Amino acid sequence: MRSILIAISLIALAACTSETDTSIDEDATASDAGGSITAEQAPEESTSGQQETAADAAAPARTEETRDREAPHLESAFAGQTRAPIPADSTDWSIETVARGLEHPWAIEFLPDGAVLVTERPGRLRVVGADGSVSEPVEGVPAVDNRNQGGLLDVAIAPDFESTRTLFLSFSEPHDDGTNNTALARARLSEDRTALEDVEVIFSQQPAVESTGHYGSRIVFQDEDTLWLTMGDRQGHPVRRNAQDPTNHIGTVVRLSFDGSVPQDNPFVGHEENRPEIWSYGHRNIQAAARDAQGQLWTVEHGPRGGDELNRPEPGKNYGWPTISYGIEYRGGDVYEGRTEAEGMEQPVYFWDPVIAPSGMDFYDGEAFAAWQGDLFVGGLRSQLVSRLVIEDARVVGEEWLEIGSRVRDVKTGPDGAIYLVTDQPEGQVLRIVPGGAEAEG
Ligand SMILES: [Ca+2]
Repeated sequence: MRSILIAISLIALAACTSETDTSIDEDATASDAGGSITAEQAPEESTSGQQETAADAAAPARTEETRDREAPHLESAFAGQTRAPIPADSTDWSIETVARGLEHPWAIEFLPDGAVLVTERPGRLRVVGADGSVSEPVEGVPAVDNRNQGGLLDVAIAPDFESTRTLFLSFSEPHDDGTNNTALARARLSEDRTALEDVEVIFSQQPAVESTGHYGSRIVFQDEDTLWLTMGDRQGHPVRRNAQDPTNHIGTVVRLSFDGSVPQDNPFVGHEENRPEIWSYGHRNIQAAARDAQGQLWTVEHGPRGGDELNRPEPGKNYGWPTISYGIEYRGGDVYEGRTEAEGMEQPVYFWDPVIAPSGMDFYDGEAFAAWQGDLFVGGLRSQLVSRLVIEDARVVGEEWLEIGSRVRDVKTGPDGAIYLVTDQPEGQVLRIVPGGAEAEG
């Protein structure tokens, strides 16, 4: 008899090959956000729910990119900057369902006892037990603007959570005049996990704007008292032009102390006009971020069509958007001058053309998959896959697709060494990737 977790069936993978997976492009035009969608309104980030995770047993897919590029006229800056080969080493894996019935879950975070916190984009925080049970919403979550891409976004527990019960939430902060911005709140989770206490908004992106897109936003801890928060360009011309202007927070990564104050070694501290919170700028919409074993921050951002990119943001540097970028506008045509390189602007470590529509990511450091140690796993919404990137000397030397069959919204290594995912669906799930091929039915 198969082992069964709660309501949980062992779900094998659909081995969709790239040539049959037409849902990738169909999904890019769907949305349940209501109203019409303009080309600029992020088809890469539609809120449509894809249906059930595919469940036919099959060998793990080890696909490589064979689709045509969206912007073949834009040449990469160096060999291996896109379309890395499939890594020589891999391993068998399969998918289990851990929990169901979460509405557009956005982030997953492990508590010390193995239960997980899950945010739901409409504005709820829940505790999912190791047995798959889903709690009532935790009380005290800040009000959010949950239109379109907005809502309750990332959650991260502080390194000293076991003694302080401190956690951080990122969200779309609403204002009475209809504007909003990405914000970061700090709170304590009550002992019984039913409520947040001492909730305090410690950072609000400036300026607030009238937009319902491109909020970022991931929280990554650098050490015991500093964190990075990633943000977006707030979508569309002309607001996105602000990503090149570090006197505001549009299109930036900021670095903060846990009380929201500015670390005095931030790159623009003491500068007359630039915002002292900024770590790096020139970003489009960073929805994935993680720190590697050496302490370096890595980010993945939604680019234009054919320009999703992996970066290694360093202090004070400019990552180019929207002045330089790979890819083309979603409505067609070059992004401004169609430039990919400029003096003083950083190249991405890697880019995807066509896009994957990235979500969350994590460096793998678990014990369950020896072959995957140190590799970076990046979730994809539109692509419905997890991209495994093998990195050497700050370059991507291999990419393997783990095809999930659902829009993947966050990726996190669990204490058991499994890789946990949440799926962006009206009835979203917590899934986990575990060692071993799919077991035969019956
Ligand atoms: Ca860039």
